[in-house]
Amino acid sequence: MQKIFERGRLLAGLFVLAALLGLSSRPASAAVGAAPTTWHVQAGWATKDQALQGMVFLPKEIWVDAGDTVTWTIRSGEFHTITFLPRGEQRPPFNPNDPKQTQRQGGSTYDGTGYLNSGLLMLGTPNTSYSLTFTKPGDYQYICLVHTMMSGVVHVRPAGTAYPYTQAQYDQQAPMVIARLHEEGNRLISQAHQTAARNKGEVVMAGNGDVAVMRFLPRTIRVGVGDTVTWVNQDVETPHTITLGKEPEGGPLAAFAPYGDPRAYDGSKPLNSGFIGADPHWFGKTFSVTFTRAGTYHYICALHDEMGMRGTVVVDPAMPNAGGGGTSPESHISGVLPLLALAGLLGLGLIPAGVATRRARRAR
Ligand SMILES: [Cu+2]
Repeated sequence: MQKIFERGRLLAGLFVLAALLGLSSRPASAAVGAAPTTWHVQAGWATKDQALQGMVFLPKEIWVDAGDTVTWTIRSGEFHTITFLPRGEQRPPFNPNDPKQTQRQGGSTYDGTGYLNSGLLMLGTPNTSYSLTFTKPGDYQYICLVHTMMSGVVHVRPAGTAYPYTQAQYDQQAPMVIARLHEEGNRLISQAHQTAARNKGEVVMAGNGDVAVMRFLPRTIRVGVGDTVTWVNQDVETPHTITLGKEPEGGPLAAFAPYGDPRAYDGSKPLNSGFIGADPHWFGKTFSVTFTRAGTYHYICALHDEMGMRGTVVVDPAMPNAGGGGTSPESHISGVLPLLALAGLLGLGLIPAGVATRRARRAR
């Protein structure tokens, strides 16, 4: 619980601000818990162009009375879950093959015990919102199974307790959180551009757990024949892929495992990094490709291309060969090969989740 409050500093600050502004000194609780109330929480936030994805619940903490209902609604291209773990249970690593994670689990009421899960809340699917009625007082943390740093709290107090905030007050706080996320996102983008400019041949992906930037920075990179481009995923939790050529069958999650040979890429065969990023189950944080033939190579992140995560490598014969930019591709490949078998196992059964995601993407 302590951890949430640390990560909830921003929101806590906003509550203090709200108090200073006199918001909470108003008799917010005119409706002293007579009829059960339904409260609304936004799951995820994104800019219109989907470039910035906020891994947040708005509000992050909510105070309700026993008998009240909370409804979460997805508001971002990125999908999320609302998951209450049994007391004392550790967060499991996200597994797109596990229906206990991707599908709804449990009933419509919560008494503070058991495992309840919204399944993947996803725009463009029937599963865009989730409601739970809270029957017993307590402080209940919930998490998003997909995003390791994303959590919220429902404080349930005895029926009839005066509410500290109204829905309108929560809603008024949201724009302040969003403004902060926007700022963080813009800072991440400019830092990524600086890093990429410093390191020739490098393309950066950025995110800090609160915000993920669904863009390759820079979007277009120009190198000489024989040069190496290195993609670096600096996001602390969101995976991406570098996928060149035909996308794998079975939807974006099928791009989990790497394929192709990045040591000498001439565009004739598909090439995929697999998931790269912070999680030790993935395929490292970087991916390097040596381009052996002049041409213009378009690539995507198989997970986030519909959000605009696409890039281009121009291999220009007029450019002097700079001998590549980043790490040696061999060092990456040697790390990848032992994991291929594991990837094959994990890759089984990815199709249903992938199909669902595909549907969501089409609907956007
Ligand atoms: Cu991506």
